[in-house]
Amino acid sequence: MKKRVGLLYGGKSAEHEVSLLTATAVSKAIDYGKYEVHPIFITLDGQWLRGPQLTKPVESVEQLQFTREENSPNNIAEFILDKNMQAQFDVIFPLLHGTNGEDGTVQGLLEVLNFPYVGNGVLASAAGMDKVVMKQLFSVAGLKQVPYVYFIRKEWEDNQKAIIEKCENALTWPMFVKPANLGSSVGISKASNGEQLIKAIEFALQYDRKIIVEQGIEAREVEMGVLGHNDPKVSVPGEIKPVTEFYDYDSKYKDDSTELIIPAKISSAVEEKMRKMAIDAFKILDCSGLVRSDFFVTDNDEVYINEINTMPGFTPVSMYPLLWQHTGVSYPQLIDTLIELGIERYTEKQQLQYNRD
Ligand code: G1L
Repeated sequence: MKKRVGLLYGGKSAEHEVSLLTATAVSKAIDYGKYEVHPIFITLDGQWLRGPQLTKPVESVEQLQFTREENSPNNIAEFILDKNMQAQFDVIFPLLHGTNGEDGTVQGLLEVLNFPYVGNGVLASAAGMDKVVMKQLFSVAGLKQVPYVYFIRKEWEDNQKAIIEKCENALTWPMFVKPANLGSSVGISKASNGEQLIKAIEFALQYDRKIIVEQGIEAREVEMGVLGHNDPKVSVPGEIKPVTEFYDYDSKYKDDSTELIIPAKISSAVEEKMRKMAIDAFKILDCSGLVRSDFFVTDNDEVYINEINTMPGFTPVSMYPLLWQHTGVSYPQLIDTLIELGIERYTEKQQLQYNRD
């Protein structure tokens, strides 16, 4: 019997287009001999629309963008209430960030509906979304990190001077100011003096009420993929090299201005350190399925964890799938493994006892 996969994509978020492109890529790579693929498209304005079963790769993104038909629910409530609908999937493959970027929300919905699903659960998705929560968990795990300061809007409004002082005392220039919520890759800027710091904070506050100020570091950026559930495996490392000589955050987020070097040229001692840190980070956030772990590696081989991404870029040319390709796991195999892992976690959870008799 073929497994019936609900491909959930689109969404009411800034990642809508990325999600569509990723769903297209998955439709091109998934094994139709093993899976029935059922698309579920969330429009930009939040309608949940089911489309016809896919039996072969879609030719273009447009094929995944349905408009409302009579038999398709047009809101999430109808979708949830339709028992028939629920009986139609063996596993859901969610390729999206939660509505309005609050991650863990879609996973929570799938938990309540009792669907097996691919990727991280509620806790890891939510914790991985907040840079401050993530960093605090990292420090509990004893993972080395670059120093940072954080605060909320109210604290800034009440005592700007104290916050600037705290940053200047705890950190060295340059500093990077970011909204704590990782859903938005916007709102980030670099500050090299007090004046710029104030501007950067005011800017970041437009995107989140919680702000993190990180100390800049002279280092290479190296990433690793983690894949698994109870016994997660780590991929080869890959380096992100900004093509422009001046390393800034614009180049980091524009695909064509960075170059990926896989495997990264690092010593085996550094690689070993990173492997251990990647696994520790995966465990402390209670991750499942996959995570991309991002590190800073200095010239004298010090390793700092920067962040982990519970929903990494996932097209065949994204870092995470490329890392696994170089480790011997092709993109179709990766999709296969992730589906199996989602089902494994669900089955494991079903066996838990929820009451005392
Ligand atoms: F389901 C997986 F495999 F766990 C999964 C889920 C989501 C892998 C990658 C992603 N990534 C994203 O959703 C995205 C934010 C890159 C948009 Cl497609």
